[in-house]
Amino acid sequence: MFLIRSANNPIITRKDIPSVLPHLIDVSSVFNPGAVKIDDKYLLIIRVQNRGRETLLLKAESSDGEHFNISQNPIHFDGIESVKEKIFHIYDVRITKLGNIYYLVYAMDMEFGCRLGLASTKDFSDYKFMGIISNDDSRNGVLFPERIDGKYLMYERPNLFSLENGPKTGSAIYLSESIDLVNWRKCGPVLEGRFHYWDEFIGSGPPPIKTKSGWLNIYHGVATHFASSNIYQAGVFLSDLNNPQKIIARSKYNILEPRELYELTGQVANVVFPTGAIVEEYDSSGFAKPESEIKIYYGAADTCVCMCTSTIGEIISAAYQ
Ligand code: BMA
Repeated sequence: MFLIRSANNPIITRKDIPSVLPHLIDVSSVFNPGAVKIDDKYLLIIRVQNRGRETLLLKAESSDGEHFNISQNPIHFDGIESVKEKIFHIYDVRITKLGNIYYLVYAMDMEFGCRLGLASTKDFSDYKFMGIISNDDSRNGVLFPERIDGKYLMYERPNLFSLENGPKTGSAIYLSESIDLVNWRKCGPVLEGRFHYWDEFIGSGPPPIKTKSGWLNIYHGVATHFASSNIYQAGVFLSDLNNPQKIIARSKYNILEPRELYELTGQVANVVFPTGAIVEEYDSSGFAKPESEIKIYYGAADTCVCMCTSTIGEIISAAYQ
């Protein structure tokens, strides 16, 4: 297989989370990380669940992408107090750099359902809450790393269905656009789930990666037609560089599925859930090089953080298989 799991998997487990009163004592799980590389440093924002089933976000840093030092201080978004409704959980961060600023898009579980939230940071020390950016129930928001025709773009996945024994989900990824990053308008559907196959319900994984073959998108698909289990896998699609609502190619097969024990069993069994990707080499025009390594970070069984590697070229060719 062209995706190679790290020999150090799972690269972060609950045992790596520092014990800090009052929230971080003997936590239950850590998963679904956002990822970015800044100069030579790999940085993850990890989702930690404590034994009160509260969710905390922590920063993790590494010089090799596999061994991480984890911060002791849960992230706080300055200005989030302005939201009057109760926020239960903030989770599944996706990180995109636009200009000199890093943007974090995440899911917010609230009284009236799930919304997408946006925060910005320049240094991963201070974070500014920018607002709720989905008009309705939505998850898996990924911001594009550049504007197209002067507009900010995002893929998001409206939550329109409820899985049996599972969370609300959806079977279509939509393109949305904005001129100010805070107010968004849906342009229309991009990718639909394929019922009876591996990707019945779908959602974006890491933010889109710019390649000469199009926007490279890793997404998750859920197969629900098995007794008592929803199987979360990962696949790939390419979309048009100038019009990301247009699909160029889509993998018929998943590129990653639960096979190792740490993916097959845990808090939620049979889950690989990619949320971060690091491209090691871009050309001078900002395209990911086909021969570049890509590190894909994913949550396994909603219990631990894992990583696998491939090349950009291999992932692109998977979209045509
Ligand atoms: C999805 C989200 C993810 C989670 C996955 C598997 O719907 O809730 O955060 O990892 O289910 O439980």
